[in-house]
Amino acid sequence: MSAKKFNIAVAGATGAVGNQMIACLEERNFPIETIKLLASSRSVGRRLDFRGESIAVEELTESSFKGVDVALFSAGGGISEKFAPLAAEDGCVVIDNSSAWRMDPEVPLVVPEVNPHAIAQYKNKGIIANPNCSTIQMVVVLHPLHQKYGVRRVVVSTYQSVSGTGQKAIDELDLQTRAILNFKEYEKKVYPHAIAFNCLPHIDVFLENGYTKEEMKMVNETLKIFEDDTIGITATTVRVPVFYGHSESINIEMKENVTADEVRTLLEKSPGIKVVDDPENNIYPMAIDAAGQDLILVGRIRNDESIPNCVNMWVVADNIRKGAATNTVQIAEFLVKEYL
Ligand code: NAP
Ligand code: 3JN
Repeated sequence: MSAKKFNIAVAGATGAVGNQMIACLEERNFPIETIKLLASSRSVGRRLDFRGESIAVEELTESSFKGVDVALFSAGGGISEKFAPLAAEDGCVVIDNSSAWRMDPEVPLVVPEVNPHAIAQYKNKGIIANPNCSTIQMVVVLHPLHQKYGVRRVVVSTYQSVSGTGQKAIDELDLQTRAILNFKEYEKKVYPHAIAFNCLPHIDVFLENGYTKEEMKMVNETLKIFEDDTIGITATTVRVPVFYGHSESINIEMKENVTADEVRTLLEKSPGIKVVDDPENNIYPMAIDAAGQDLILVGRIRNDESIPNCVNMWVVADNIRKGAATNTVQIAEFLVKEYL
């Protein structure tokens, strides 16, 4: 990291992702000269801690980004659509967590373990996009396999925690669980059905092709990140009654000869991954272990015995950290080190 320090803004600072971004900047000792914490007018008057200082939250406005070098956005797609170009006009580089800019051909979509070279394209629009959490944890694992064996087809099913929907959903799972255990009535405000003691095969809106938008984000973002639209990908995304940590069952068919043991050996030395795979001793990745740390846990690696060169695995990560805030801060670290 260079000795230079930067003026940083966090847009959506009071949210689940924004809060974690602030924590990551602090934990990773990001070189900060000044930090601006931005949210809606509702949050004006609130204060948030950063490096032992209490900082007043400011309202995000058109002039918020003057003098800011890098802004981390997680205030929703509408805010990103409107304010990212305005921030870029003021010379600020935006790293955006929403889906607003991810599929724009001029905007790089970056996971630092996979395609850090794409960060150079920030110069096109002054915007870098952070992928969807479910995409991030999958592509970090697919990348070394694609480089060595060539990935032909991926079949993925997700088991996504409620924190992916934000604080209101965390509260809803908590309240519904308590109510049901006490034989009381419960409210459904965030999801169309109860999430407590249930699984919903429904994340984001349904599209004309029968898939949900979350499922198509996983497909389209993966192809963009790998710059390879020959990989076949099909996804089913499911919300489960877990607070933190997304799990994924992934079936990966490769072009070259490969076994589960070779896959395990390769993933053990790949960046960002921890292989947790000793089923005989009941050791495998679990959401409760993935939460609160940044590695992507991979286990249950085994040959798919129904076709050649194909493996199954179970992949778990903290969706708010590596799936959102940490990945964004890692991009910012590359950006300032290499380009600013
Ligand atoms: P959240 O907990 O509901 O937080 C939303 C944040 O946006 C709050 O800070 C809120 O400020 C702010 N905000 C809302 N409306 C605003 C406005 N008009 N002007 C300025 N700020 C405004 O949601 P979250 O879970 O943190 O998610 C936030 C966004 O991050 C999502 O919409 C999504 O685009 C993205 N995200 C990405 C991933 C990923 O997979 N990479 C995962 C989760 C979320 P107030 O507190 O003042 O309302
Ligand atoms: O549901 C999850 O587990 C991840 C949610 C991500 C999300 C939530 C609201 C809006 C996104 C996203 O990052 O794709 C968006 C968005 O489309 O910006």
